[in-house]
Amino acid sequence: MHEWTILGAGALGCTFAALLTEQQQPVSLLLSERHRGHFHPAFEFIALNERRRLVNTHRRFAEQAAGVECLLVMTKAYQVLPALTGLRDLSADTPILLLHNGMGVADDVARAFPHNPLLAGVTSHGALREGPWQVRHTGKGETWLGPVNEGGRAFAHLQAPLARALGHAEWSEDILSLQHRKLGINAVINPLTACHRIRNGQLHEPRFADVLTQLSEEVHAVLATLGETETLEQFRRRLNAVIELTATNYSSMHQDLAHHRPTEIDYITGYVQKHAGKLPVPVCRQLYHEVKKLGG
Ligand code: KPL
Repeated sequence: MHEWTILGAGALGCTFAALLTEQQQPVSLLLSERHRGHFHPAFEFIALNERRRLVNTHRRFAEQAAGVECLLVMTKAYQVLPALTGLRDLSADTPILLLHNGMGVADDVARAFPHNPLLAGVTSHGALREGPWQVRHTGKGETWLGPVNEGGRAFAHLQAPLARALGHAEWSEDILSLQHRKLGINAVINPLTACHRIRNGQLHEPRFADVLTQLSEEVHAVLATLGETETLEQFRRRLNAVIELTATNYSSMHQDLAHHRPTEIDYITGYVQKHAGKLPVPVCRQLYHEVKKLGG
């Protein structure tokens, strides 16, 4: 069995590591320089059923990239390229699976690693960091993966071990469409919850009805120009279902702002604006500036 190497030891990266090791699948965490010398040998994982266990994974640093067999990239979107370009010894055979939030990074990675099999994935698992070495799995979701370049097409077999560990994983030849669909949801929920400092479920309060409608229309219209066939009604139904399902969660953008971290606004709302062409997207634009003003 190959070893998974996870780049990005955030809440979701650690959750994947915990779920994979639970199935006895070999996992290593590829850590950044700032973790050298003070990354705990184990982290505590709190499962959905509140069961706690210590997760021990093998650790790697950039100079050990030559031995990486399969790389799962779970950093923030803005960290993907700097983190990957630090892996000078990564073999050109190693498949790279991009699992970060937002879009607009894959083309840069394809240019920087023209020979590596490249794949992208979307996941709706939820996770939260509760303490420095403590991660909580907050929601079981679906995971999809698919090819970004020709080389990536040969890696559909990665789906089966991921499905065993995560409860669900499927292969899609049209992963771009699934990325667009997730981006659409993030482009509505994330900046609104971050700017108003609210939980996802509060978006269903009457005071947000108008802005939710307008923003949904803007985002849906842009996704339609990118080839998405979902109707506005279907988009809104899917959006409302995610808001309900994650009602008590704080969105990742809300958490980033609250912890004074950069946000992924450039890869979510920025991506929508960039592809809007002549379509008016005033709410997107306003939220983009608002998030930037708040430090994101
Ligand atoms: O993916 C998310 C995020 O916070 O980034 C959602 C679906 C909005 C859940 O919080």
